[in-house]
Order: sequence, then C-alpha cells, then structure tokens
Amino acid sequence: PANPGAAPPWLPFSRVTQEDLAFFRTLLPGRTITDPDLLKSSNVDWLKTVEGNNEVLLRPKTTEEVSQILRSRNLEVCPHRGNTGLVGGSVPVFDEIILSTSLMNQVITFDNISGILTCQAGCVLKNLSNYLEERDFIIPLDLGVKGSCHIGGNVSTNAGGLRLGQFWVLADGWILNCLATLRKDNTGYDLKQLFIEGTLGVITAVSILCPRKLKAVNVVFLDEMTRCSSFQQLLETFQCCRGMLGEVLSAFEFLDASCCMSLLEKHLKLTNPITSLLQTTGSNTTRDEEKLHNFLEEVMTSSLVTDGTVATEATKIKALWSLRERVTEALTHEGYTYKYDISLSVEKIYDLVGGYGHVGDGNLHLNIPSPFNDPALLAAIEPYVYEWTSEWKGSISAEHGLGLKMRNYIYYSKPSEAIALMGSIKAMLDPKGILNPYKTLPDNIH
Ligand code: FAD
Ligand code: 2HG
Ligand code: ZN
Repeated sequence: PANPGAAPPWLPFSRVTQEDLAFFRTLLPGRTITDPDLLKSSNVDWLKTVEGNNEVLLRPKTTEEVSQILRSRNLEVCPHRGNTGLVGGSVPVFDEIILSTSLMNQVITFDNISGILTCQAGCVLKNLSNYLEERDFIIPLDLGVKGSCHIGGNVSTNAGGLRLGQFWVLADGWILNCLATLRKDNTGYDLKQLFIEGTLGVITAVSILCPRKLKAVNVVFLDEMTRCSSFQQLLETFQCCRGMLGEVLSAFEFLDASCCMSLLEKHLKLTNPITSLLQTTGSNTTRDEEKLHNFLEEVMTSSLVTDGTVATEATKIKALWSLRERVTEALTHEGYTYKYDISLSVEKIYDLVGGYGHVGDGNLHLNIPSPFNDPALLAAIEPYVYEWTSEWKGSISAEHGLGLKMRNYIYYSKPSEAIALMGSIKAMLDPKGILNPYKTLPDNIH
C-alpha cells in the first residue's frame, strides 16, 4: 500500500522518546502497545490501501487519560477504534501515535423515559444496538459494518444521524463537556457538528436520542430494474412508495443488477434476487401490511415492478439486508477498487453512477474494480468524476468523509472561503496541528 502525497515539511512533530514511553507506561500500565506484531493491523486501513508506520498504540479507559496523553507533548495522534473508515482517516500516515478507544466501551446511563443513551466513545455499534433492543429501544443508525465500527467513529465521520451531544478532549488536553441530555437545547453554536474525523478533538463519550423499537418491521424486495426497465422507473417506484407508505418507510436501497448481483454470487456465493429493498417500520402490523399490499398492487399494476416479495420474519429480513450490506465486502475480492461516494439530486445520479446505495438519501456508491492499482485507469476516472459531480452541484463525499484520500478534492464541493474558514477553526482549536494530521483539510490549509 502506498500513501498518497509526500511528508508535508511544514509540520515538525516530535518523535516518541524513551521518556514519552515511560510516561505512557506509568499512565496506562499494560495499555501502551509497542509490539510490532500487535501494531500491524492498526497500521492498515480496512481497504488495505493506506499503511502507516506507527510504533505506539495507546488504550486509555477514561476521558482524563485521553486528556493527559494530549497534554503530554507535541506528539501527533490518530484517534481510531473500529478502523472501518473508507477514506484512510483512521490509520497513521507516518508515525502518529494511535489513540484507540477500544477500552472505552461502557454504557454510562440510559434513561428509558427520554430514550437518551450516554456511553463511552468506544462502544461497538452492534453492542449498543443489542443493549437497547433488550430495553425495547433502537439505536438510530445502522451500518453493514456494525459489528466492528464504534459509536465514536460513527459520530466523527458523521455517520451518526440523530445525536444529542458529545464529550471531547481538545488538542491541549482541555476537556469539554457538551453531553446534552435534553431533547431541546438551543443555546449558542452547535459545536458537536465540528468534531469531524478526529481533526479538532477526541470524542470520549456521546449522548444519543434513541427511538422506541417498533414491532411491525417489513422488508420488501422488488424486482424491477433487473431485466427490463430504467433508473427512471426506479425513481417512479420510489416516489410512489413515499406517497403511499409515508411515515412508515424507513429505508429504500438499491443494487445495480448487473454489477452487484454477479459480485455477490461470485465471491460470497449469495444468490441475490433483489434490485431494490425497502423497509417499513411502524407500530401497527395490520395497517402497515395493508399499506404495503396497496403499494405493491399499485406498482405492479402500473408495470413499474415485475415482482415484489414481503418478508416479515426476522431471519429472512436479516438475510435480505445482508445482500445489500455485503457488496462492499464482495468488492474486496476483486483486487483494487476505486471508490466514490457521491450525492446528487436523485434524477441525475444514475447518469454517472452504476452502483448501489441509498436512493432515499440521493447517495449512490460508484465502485470501479480493477485487478490492480492502475494509474492509467485512475487517470481515466479522475478528475472526471469530481468535475462532473461538481458541475451538477453534488457532493464528492456524501457519507464517508474526506480522510486522507479525499482531502485535496474538497474544492469540488466547497467554496474556497468555506475551506479557509475551516482552516481558521483548525488553527484555533489545534494550533500545533497534532490531531489527526494530513486528514480532512487540503494540504495548502495545514
Ligand atoms: P474509524 O475507521 O476507526 O475512524 C474513522 C474516522 O474517525 C478517522 O478519521 C478517525 O481518526 C476518527 N475517529 C475515530 N474515533 C474517534 C474518536 N473517538 N474521536 C475523534 N475521532 C475519531 N459509512 C456510512 O456513513 N454509511 C454506511 O452505510 C457505511 N457502511 C460501511 C460498510 C462497510 C463494509 C465499511 C467497511 C464501512 C462503511 N462505512 C459507512 C464507513 C464508515 O465511516 C465507518 O464504517 C464508521 O462510521 C467508522 O467507524 P469506526 O469506528 O470504524 O471509525
Ligand atoms: C454502503 O452503503 C457503505 O454499503 C459502503 O457506505 C459503500 O463500499 C462502498 O462504497
Ligand atoms: Zn453507504
């Protein structure tokens, strides 16, 4: 794996010394990892395309310990935990210290009247989901990689949806408690939105407003795009679906038949009957089923859809979702994949992207596999993809962030003035630039 870009000369960071190590070992006995074998997996990202050369991994358990680490010296840190990020944000680029929140995995409080959960940043998403389901609540976020990613990583990549507040440690060790436990609190700037990709602070805890678990869950898979129709037909189906299912529609996902199905079959031996998948979540089983039935009748009568199957049983629902969720995994078997995460107005999106993604959010994923990392292929794709997206006022990173790989493309989606302002905020909150350097902001801003 190769790291894009050379070492920026303008950040003279300290190297970890024997004194630093002695300090860390006293602060975190048994939790200061220097064994190269144990460090290997933390130095490589999920896609295995970015590799750092880190020599120290620290595993604090408390906010106070994180504060002491950051206060210690002019040492760069890369916060990470799940290491499932797709833009190279979670691994060191050079020898930054890895600050892992894996031992910060405790639920702090859960209020079953308000539905507000407060937990440490290193809780694995799936564990939180199980914890809440036992109490008849749900976590308002679901990712295919829920068994590995953690809530701190989710909120710092802004995958987090509804969130109430966070607890941060800033670059100089200053502890900032903005853990709101009120649904409504409109006092001043909404600072939590700033804490992106570990570049302004380390999130040590979060509070999240969790909805009640609703009993009536249905997943419907539709067969429409596969053999016949156009993306326009899918959009009409989506429109009809929104109109007829209204508030119970909780997801509408799409898989491009030609690419995704063959990938799933080839690499994961999964037979895939679906092209789009929608989920309803409501409180009244009979009413929701009736709505679904009416919707299916409508789209089949108007020939938008050739077939539709409703699944209500939990294991079947899980199996259907895993078809959608495992496309990313299937792609890793193809060799090297050029990944783009584009948001555009829904009518425009399929002009560029044949792929899979979240139709309901106007976000589809374009993945171009190649047997190897091929500069000629890359030159054919970029900057065309970015220019096209920019021309149609889309976003070049809908949900995965900018991290290391995308940082210099930020200009395609944000005006220079906005980027300069981001630079000022970075300089104010992290004047030494030690928090996840080389990530999110373009090179000319650091
Ligand atoms: P990491 O990868 O460890 O870190 C991600 C970034 O956050 C890094 O920049 C890191 O420095 C920073 N960070 C981590 N912890 C902290 C902290 N405590 N404080 C400050 N900064 C921190 N994303 C979506 O939005 N939607 C999806 O549907 C989705 N599906 C995915 C499916 C697969 C198979 C994979 C591999 C990834 C997917 N992603 C998706 C990408 C997504 O960003 C991550 O999966 C997840 O949100 C990152 O969590 P993590 O714990 O793995 O964070
Ligand atoms: C998804 O929607 C994830 O499955 C991953 O965001 C997308 O692999 C991708 O490009
Ligand atoms: Zn996605």
